[in-house]
Formats: sequence, structure tokens, C-alpha cells
Amino acid sequence: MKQLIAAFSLLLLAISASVLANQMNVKFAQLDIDSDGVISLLEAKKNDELFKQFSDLDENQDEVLSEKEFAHFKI
Ligand SMILES: [Ca+2]
Ligand SMILES: [Ca+2]
Repeated sequence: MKQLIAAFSLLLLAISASVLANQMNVKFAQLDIDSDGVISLLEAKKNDELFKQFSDLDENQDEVLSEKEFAHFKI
């Protein structure tokens, strides 16, 4: 029985993790207005906090945020 509960909790954890990941994707997709898979400075301007953090988040300094760089964004 304990094993069943443990397995069930793991399943729940996996589900909530994927829901969280989806929410991140939705947000990224919302900001990526032209859907080219990166957030440009112009697109980042839609979100004040993101705009402030833009240069810190843009690790390779190509003036766009990849999904990986955006993942470091904290509100
Ligand atoms: Ca874009
Ligand atoms: Ca970049």
C-alpha cells in the first residue's frame, strides 16, 4: 500500500511539473508575438520586468532571448 501511495505521489508530481512547464511555454509563446521562437527586445517591452532583466537574461548577447535564456526570468 505504501508503495502505491509513493507511486501515486510521484505521478502527481510529474503532472504538476508538466503543468508548470506548460504555463512557462504559454507565457513564452504570448511574449513571442511573431512566433520566431525567440523574444526580441521589442517583444520584451510588453513586460516591464522582463525588459528590465533583458540584458542579464541575454547570456550570449545576441539581443534576443531564447526559450532557455527566458527560463531564467524571475518575476
Ligand atoms: Ca519573436
Ligand atoms: Ca540570447
